[in-house]
Amino acid sequence: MYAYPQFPCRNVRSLDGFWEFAYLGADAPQLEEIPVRTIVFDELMAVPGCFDAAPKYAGMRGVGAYRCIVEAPANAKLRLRLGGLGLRGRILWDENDIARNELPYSQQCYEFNAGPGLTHELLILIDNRFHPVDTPLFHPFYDFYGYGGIYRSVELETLPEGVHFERVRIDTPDLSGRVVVSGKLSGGPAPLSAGFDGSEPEPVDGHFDGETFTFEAQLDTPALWSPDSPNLHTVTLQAGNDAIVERFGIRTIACSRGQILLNGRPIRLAGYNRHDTHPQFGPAMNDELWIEDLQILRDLGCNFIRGCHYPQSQRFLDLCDQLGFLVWEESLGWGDDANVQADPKFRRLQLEQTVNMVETSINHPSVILWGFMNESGDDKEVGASLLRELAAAVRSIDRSRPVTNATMHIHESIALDAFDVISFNHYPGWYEQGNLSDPRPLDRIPAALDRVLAKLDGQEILRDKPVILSEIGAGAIYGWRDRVRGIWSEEYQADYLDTVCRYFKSHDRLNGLALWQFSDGRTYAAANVLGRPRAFNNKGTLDEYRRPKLAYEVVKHHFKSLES
Ligand code: ADA
Repeated sequence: MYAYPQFPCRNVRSLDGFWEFAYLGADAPQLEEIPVRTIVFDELMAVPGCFDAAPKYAGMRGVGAYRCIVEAPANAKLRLRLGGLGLRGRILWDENDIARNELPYSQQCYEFNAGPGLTHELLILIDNRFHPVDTPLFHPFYDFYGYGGIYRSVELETLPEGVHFERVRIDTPDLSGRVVVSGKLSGGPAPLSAGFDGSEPEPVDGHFDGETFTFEAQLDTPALWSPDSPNLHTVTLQAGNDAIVERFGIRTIACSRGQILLNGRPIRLAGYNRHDTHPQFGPAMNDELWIEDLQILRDLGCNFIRGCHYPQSQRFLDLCDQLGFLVWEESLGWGDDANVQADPKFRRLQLEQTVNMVETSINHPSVILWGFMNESGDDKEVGASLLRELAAAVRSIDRSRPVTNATMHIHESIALDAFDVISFNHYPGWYEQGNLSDPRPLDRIPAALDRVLAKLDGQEILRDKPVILSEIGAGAIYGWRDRVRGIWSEEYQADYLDTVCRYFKSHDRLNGLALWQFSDGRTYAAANVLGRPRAFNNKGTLDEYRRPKLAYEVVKHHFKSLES
């Protein structure tokens, strides 16, 4: 029912549903200073949901208060799992502050005591006002809409008396079925039992260092995970009155001599950049929408999704594990240049959210690449140093997956050496319509890509690194057909993506291609008024309702031919 990990011995309740709601307006005080006792809740809102996606508050920026009445035994130890919110939140239990949430889209867990009584109030104040100091990770210049709401599911767990598990990590260093299990047992040490793939847990010889433990096991019949055979395993751990079930896959991902190796064999990644967004619900997606999107991506012949530009929902990644998609997960960032990157709070939160993402998603076999800071100021030392810090932080937790970063400065970046995979975003023949006498400058695509590959091959330190073309695309207004096949028509986009896919197919040096983008998505037109008709980014191969444009069949034809 819930995203992994699961806790079979705990009372776990989904708090998704209708919550009481009050809009406190654009002039509400700072989140921290809002007196909560006087709030009058006069309507209902869905959770997950965004108040500014609802017609009544469309386009508004202010504070929304969400309230839910929950029963929980007096003085019980509780754990709240919040799948993600934005732009920032203040969380209260019976009018006591539990936490501030400054990491949009990130899953966060909070432990606290229920206090006296049986009936309690959970209150989440959401602020969607942009502010350079208060919301340093989400800026209004980002090319996707910053919604206000509880983006993802909320769950409340009653923790058992005595010891309880925190997140458990599963490492499968090779393909032999050897499994290294490590984690934290709060209140431990305590005797541990473990069972794989549903078998009855048996005592294991866990090595404890304080509350953290580790042990190794050997699976008798290891089934490997791959896009063609996405086999999954589970481990159930028990200690005291608690149990946790984690799901994992056995697969390796590595870079060697300019190739990406999955289970030791070269693989080419073909797919899309995908925003977790819907025109009616913003980022508050649900199982039906996720399954539809993945069905469409499968139909297009994709094996790869770049989860742009923020941590993915755990529920969505569970689905990717099950369906065999390869995912690039990245933390939140978009075009933050050196000025933004110099801010100490921004740097601290970038590290925090990136570490949180890696720790949260560590057991998903679908996640094969870590990224951060899309299109940042990597041409300046202040930006490059942050990228290096982030890469080091990721590697200090996880050495089993390559690290990458999508640069828009492939010719000027001074940080490319910091990554295992070189990834670049490029829009020749779209933004670079320098030659205006040519209304269809498609020949600029191969020319520009040739220049990039020549640069990479000309530099010793880059020559052996795999390369992903992490964004490329052209806008098309759904339904705009044009015999001239000019800019903004579905025809131009189809011809554009045809040129890109042909180039990809004939250039093995490109190990991956993530087309920009899966579906149209809401953004702002302000800074780019002519480039964003309808205030949407219109480069989707599908429109925002997932209606296919002409390019759909073109891409499908090419990606399907790569499948065998
Ligand atoms: C950038 C950015 C994307 C999108 C794209 C575009 O490369 O990373 O989020 O804004 O450009 O459509 O221009």
